[in-house]
Amino acid sequence: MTVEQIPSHPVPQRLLDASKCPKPHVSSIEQYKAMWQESVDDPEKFFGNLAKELLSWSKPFDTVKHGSFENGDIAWFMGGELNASYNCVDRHAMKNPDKVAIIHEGDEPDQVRKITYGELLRDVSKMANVLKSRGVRKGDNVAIYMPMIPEAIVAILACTRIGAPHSVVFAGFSAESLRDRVVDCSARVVITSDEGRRGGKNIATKRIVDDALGKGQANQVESVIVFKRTGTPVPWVEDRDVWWHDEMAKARSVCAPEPMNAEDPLFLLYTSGSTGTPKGILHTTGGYLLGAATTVKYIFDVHPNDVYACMADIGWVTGHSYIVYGPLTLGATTVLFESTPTYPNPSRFWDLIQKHKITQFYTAPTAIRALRRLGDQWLDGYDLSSLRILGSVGEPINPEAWNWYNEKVGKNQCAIVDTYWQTETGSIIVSPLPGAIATKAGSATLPFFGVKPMILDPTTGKEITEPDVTGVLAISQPWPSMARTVYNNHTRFLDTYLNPYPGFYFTGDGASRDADGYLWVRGRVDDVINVSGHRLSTAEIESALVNHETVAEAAVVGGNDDLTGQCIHAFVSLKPHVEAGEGLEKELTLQVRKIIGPFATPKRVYLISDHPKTRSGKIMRRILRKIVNGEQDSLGDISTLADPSIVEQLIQKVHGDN
Ligand code: 6R9
Repeated sequence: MTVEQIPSHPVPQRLLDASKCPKPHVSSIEQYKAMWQESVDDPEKFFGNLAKELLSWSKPFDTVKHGSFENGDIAWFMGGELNASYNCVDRHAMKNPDKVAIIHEGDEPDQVRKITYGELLRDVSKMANVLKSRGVRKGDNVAIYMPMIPEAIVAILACTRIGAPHSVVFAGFSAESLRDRVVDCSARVVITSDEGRRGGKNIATKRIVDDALGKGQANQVESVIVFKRTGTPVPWVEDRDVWWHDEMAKARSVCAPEPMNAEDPLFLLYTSGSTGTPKGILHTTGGYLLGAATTVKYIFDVHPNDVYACMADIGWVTGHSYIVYGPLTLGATTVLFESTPTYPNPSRFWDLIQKHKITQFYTAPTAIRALRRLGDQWLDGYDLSSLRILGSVGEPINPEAWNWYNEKVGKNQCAIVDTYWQTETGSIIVSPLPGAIATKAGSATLPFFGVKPMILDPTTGKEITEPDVTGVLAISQPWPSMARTVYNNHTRFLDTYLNPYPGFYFTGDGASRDADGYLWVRGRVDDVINVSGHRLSTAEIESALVNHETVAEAAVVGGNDDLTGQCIHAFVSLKPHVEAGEGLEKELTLQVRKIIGPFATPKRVYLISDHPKTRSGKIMRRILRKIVNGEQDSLGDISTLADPSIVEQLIQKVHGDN
């Protein structure tokens, strides 16, 4: 189906019926358009008002907006002071101490914990005092390597309470990846747990931390605070390791929140880019918090009695903005899910929705595709009528998955919000508003407030105005929640995002706009692969492979995959005189798992005699990409290759056996 043939779905009538649903915060396309226009024409007024409405400031800001893309000096709400943990916890605990802040659904369906705002305030304050007692001061970075348990949220908010930026590392990362991140941000404290639980299995979290810290470079770490999740005995480093519960028992439950400047760092989050080393994306306090809160209010249309659930992991940006900061800033009830969509069976999501009467449900296309494939019978008998809004994030959603989500899960009665954004954008930048914007399967539709997207010609940098022409997606003016820099490397920030197209923020994604002005994001135009919504750098995987003693050269490309969106294909040539022993492909696969983490497992490793190279020795990844995607008939001109005959060998290698 071409874009023009994809039908438009109007806003479901049920959402606009006051007898059935709370009135959406934006309830017509005209209202959206007027608000969007004001947000880009007069951002000072628009975001100045929102910042006063949605956030509590201990000192009011003097200016709303400062700086430009040209100068790379973006700042919002200068002069203002606020504290993120105060905004997420105290103010709600004072008004409504018994309201549930977090519903934790444990790995086993019968393990449910509910934590009120009052309890959260006590725990966050205690943990903040624990961090102080371990020597953490305002401005010190703290690393968090934890499973999906409420203590992870307590740890995050405790850091923000004392002004210590956190760096959460996804607990699926290997010891080596964790060490790189801990070293890069010079963290002296790491917060972790003895083990994690996921899908009925124990994960050796503390052991991975020990491996990460035990190898010299991460010697700066003075304290490891360990939460007891499973109780399995774990190795202990005297003078460095302390138990969470021992320290909490000693700590006072009162801790004044540190007033932070709006532009003080709130957190770092490492993400993969085109080159080998991950970048520590830095977000600041005021603008980020406003972006998270505003998008939860308008895109997830949160109302006081809602039970809001985002299935992401707190180790990724979606978990930061849409499990923790956005919903808690608004005083909502947020669900934290420790398990997987298929444990103990593929009804787990539907059981979760029915049990907690979830109103907003946010997941990734890869999960939707996997559940669709397992069959509709897993939905039978579940009452999903509490749902109003179904969100999707992480990668383009194909129309088949979108339609299934809409029909089988939403029963055609819910708004589907396909939300486009990135670690760097801090919060959603393109998405339907559920009560206002008609949807089309596969399009993230229209820009959010403050965001002015443009499609640019990749070579000339000129704006493309004709419909349905793919170019690169860029944003033409700053918005509050955008990243401010790459930690310790502002040049890299400028070179990656602001210098490629002067005057614009460059997303790294390709996109087109249809005749209705709807945006269709096509995927990355750089060397980033998106596997199940996880962003991976091909260069990072290549360097993991080249680290193996047998490997001379490696080239990694993304293949299309029905389930995971993209998958990893690795082409490896061996050093001279090295024999490809039995099981070497498997060993190389394990090498990537060990160095990066299991989520980066290559689907195929091909041992080849040489890569397709230009005469100057550059590997033509474009050719490899076409071959793995079955486009070997349209390779284009291969006569510029140093050895064109290599191509036939590669085709044989990839497709020969089928
Ligand atoms: C939030 C998040 C960002 C990259 C982004 C793009 C892809 C995310 C998408 C989408 C199409 C959507 N992406 N949402 N592509 N439609 N709704 O995923 O952040 O991990 O930094 O990844 O994910 O390619 O550039 P992050």
